[in-house]
This record gives sequence, C-alpha cells and structure tokens, in this order.
Amino acid sequence: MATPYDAMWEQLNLDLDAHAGLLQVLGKFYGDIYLSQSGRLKGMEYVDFVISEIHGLRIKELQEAKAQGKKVIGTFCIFVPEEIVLAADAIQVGLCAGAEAGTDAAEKVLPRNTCALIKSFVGFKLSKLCPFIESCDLVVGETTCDGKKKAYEIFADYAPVYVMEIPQMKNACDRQLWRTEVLRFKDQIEKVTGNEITAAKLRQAIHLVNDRRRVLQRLGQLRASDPAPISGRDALLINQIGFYDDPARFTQNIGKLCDELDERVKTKSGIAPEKTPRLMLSGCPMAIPNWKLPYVVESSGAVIVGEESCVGARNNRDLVDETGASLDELIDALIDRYMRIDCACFTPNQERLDNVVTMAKDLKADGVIHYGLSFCQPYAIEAFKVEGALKKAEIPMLSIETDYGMEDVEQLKTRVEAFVEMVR
Ligand code: BJ8
Repeated sequence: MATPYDAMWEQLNLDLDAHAGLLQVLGKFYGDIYLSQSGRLKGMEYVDFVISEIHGLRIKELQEAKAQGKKVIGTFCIFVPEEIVLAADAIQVGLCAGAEAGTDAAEKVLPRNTCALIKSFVGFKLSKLCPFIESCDLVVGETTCDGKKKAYEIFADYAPVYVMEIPQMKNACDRQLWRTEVLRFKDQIEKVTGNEITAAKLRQAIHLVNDRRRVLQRLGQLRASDPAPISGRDALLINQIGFYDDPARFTQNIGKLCDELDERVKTKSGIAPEKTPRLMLSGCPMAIPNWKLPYVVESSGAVIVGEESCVGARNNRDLVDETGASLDELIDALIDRYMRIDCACFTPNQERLDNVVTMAKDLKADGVIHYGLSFCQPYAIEAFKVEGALKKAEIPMLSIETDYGMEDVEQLKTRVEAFVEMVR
C-alpha cells in the first residue's frame, strides 16, 4: 500500500518492498505486544504516535533539518557523548537495531556466531531497511566489545564511520585516554558540522540531556511502588524511543506521563495487582523492536520493575555536572560522567555488581533475570559474578541467553514461569 513517505524512502535508497514488509510485521508485533495491554496510561499515546511515525514523520523532521544545514549523527553505544553533538547544533540518533530482518545479508559478511545486535545493524544497512542509517552524515562506532569493533571495519565500506576508542579499565591513564578521545570526537564533530562548540553551547546541551535523564530517573523511581503503576514493556519502550525522538519533546511528554503515574501511585492503582511477582532485567541492551523477553516475562504472571541496561538505568543513572564555568571544566565533567558507565566491557567491573544489587533492592524486586544476547561474551561471563553478588543479597537470579528469533519463545516461557513460581 502506498504511503505519503514512499518518495522520501525512495530518495533515501531504501528497498521499498522489503521495508514495507518490515513495517507490516512490526505493526502486527506492536499490536500484539503493546496495544493489547489493558490499563495503559493516557501518556502512552505520545509513545504510540512516535512509534507509528518512527520511519515517517521523524525521518521527515531529520530530512527537513538536514535541508537547513543540520547534520545527523548516528550512534550504537551510550558512550558517545550526545552533549558534544547537540552543542554543535547537530542531531544524534541511536542506531542499535533490535530486529532480525537483514540477518541473511549480515551473515554474508559476518560469522554466524556474532551477537544479534551487531548482525542487526549490519544487516539493516546491507538490506537498505533503515531510514535512520541512511539519514546519517556520520556514524560513530566505538571500541567496546570485539564484535562491534571489528564489524565497524566492514560497516565503513558502506557508510561514513568514525570510531571512538573506549578505555577498558578505570585507572588514571584510562581517564587520560578517554579525555583525548572526547577531544578528538569534539574536533571531528566540529569539522563535520562546521560549527564551533563553545562553553555556552555545551552547557545548554548538557542541561538538555540531563533533563531527559532526570525524567527517566523519575520514571524509574515511580516503578518502585507496589502495585507497579506501569508495565515493564511500556517503560522499556519509553527508554527505547528516548534514543530517537527530539530530546526536549521527549522530556516534556514523559514528564506528563510521570504526573499520571504519580496519581496512580497515590491511589495505589497499578497495571497488575499488588504482590504480583516483581522482576528486574539486567544485562545486554534491548534495542527497538526487541520486546521478546519482556513480553514473555509479563505473560508469565510477573511484572518487570526495572532494566539494568543501556536501554534503561545505565543510560540515565548519572548526570553531568552543569556548573563548570569554562569549556575545559564542562568537558572534564562530561569525561567524569561517562567514565562511570559500568558496561561489561570494563575489567574489573565491581561498580556494575554494586549497581545491580542496589537497584534490585530499591525497586523491591523479588528476582532478577540476567539477559545476555547469544555470543555476547562480556555479559555472558559477567553473569556469573552478577549472580554471586545477588546471591549474597538473597535475591534469586535466572540467566537467559537468546537472540531475536522467535523459535525459543515457548522454551523461554517454561523457564520464566518456573522462576516466577519460585520467587512468588
Ligand atoms: S555501553 S552494553 S551500548 S557496548 S550485546 S554488541 S557488548 S556482543 S551493546 Fe553496549 Fe555500549 Fe556496553 Fe552499553 Fe557486543 Fe554484547 Fe553484542 Fe553489545
């Protein structure tokens, strides 16, 4: 069926038939997993609208901004400092794809035993399925895990790629390396945009991104109440679209949604009865439209109360100090904040173990599901340590490894149901 965006998608060189097929599948998936929920918040209408227009209106906005000279920067990791991009009057969009479409194309250039997230972003590019990637003036990769690091070398044959080096430890010399990298990134962004980053511009950008983090922190805290006022699926979706939508618009709308949640908390009304088993997810990021595990968990008699993940608390936990007077001071504040990220690519990574336990306690979680994407070594190996830390706190954990395929849904359901019964 023709849409008002066909000409735009054609101009972006998308494979129109494959793209139409993808949108159709996603629409059905979204209806089954999201629109079928009862007791949803009125504020989710904004989220549903963003999703319905994610390849339409949002891309049109990006194209209009580009026509006025703005640049679009795509990223795959929460290590890339968005504040630098915004301070140069550019737009940043998250590209981490969470869909299986494109896997066949990806497997022509990547080993099959590569994590689904990597195969997804490479596959989306090779199959011409993603209007975000096609809108980017620069795609920023990073040296986190080996899979991503090496995949960017292949990706660079198809798109303009810039790679940031991310330290793997947190000693003084690592901070120095990160400082050099942030400054190198600033130079690159200034070159691509033609705009100079000043202290005033950077302060403004820090404030904008901090505001988005603050509203997501507020959402996270509201989920500590029992009965849970919002489903884990909806909360994950909010975190996911935070990577795509305009930051100010997102913050304003999610602020209103949190007001609604405040009311629910006051009146003790929730999306599931009080004492429903409360589970927290921890581990690999769930990029849009990866909703498989949350759906399985919430159709197994439990409610998800938090995500210890980059599409969740890891992205929002820490703010950047806004008080720096000079550009140098503000950049130092950025460096400090980003060095606190507790990705499993770091060694050792005691901070993450502490954060998982604190978060599970704060959210009154009855158990934690550790989520690893198949072939993701950093998170799979760290799961052992996470389990040990949770055990000491007497919080049970279930470790799950899966990908984006639907073949294992029944098997996952059996394991999750048994875990829910155990924590009940
Ligand atoms: S800061 S978690 S966004 S690197 S799942 S591609 S690690 S093999 S995504 Fe991540 Fe940045 Fe860390 Fe967060 Fe590799 Fe694992 Fe795949 Fe992963």
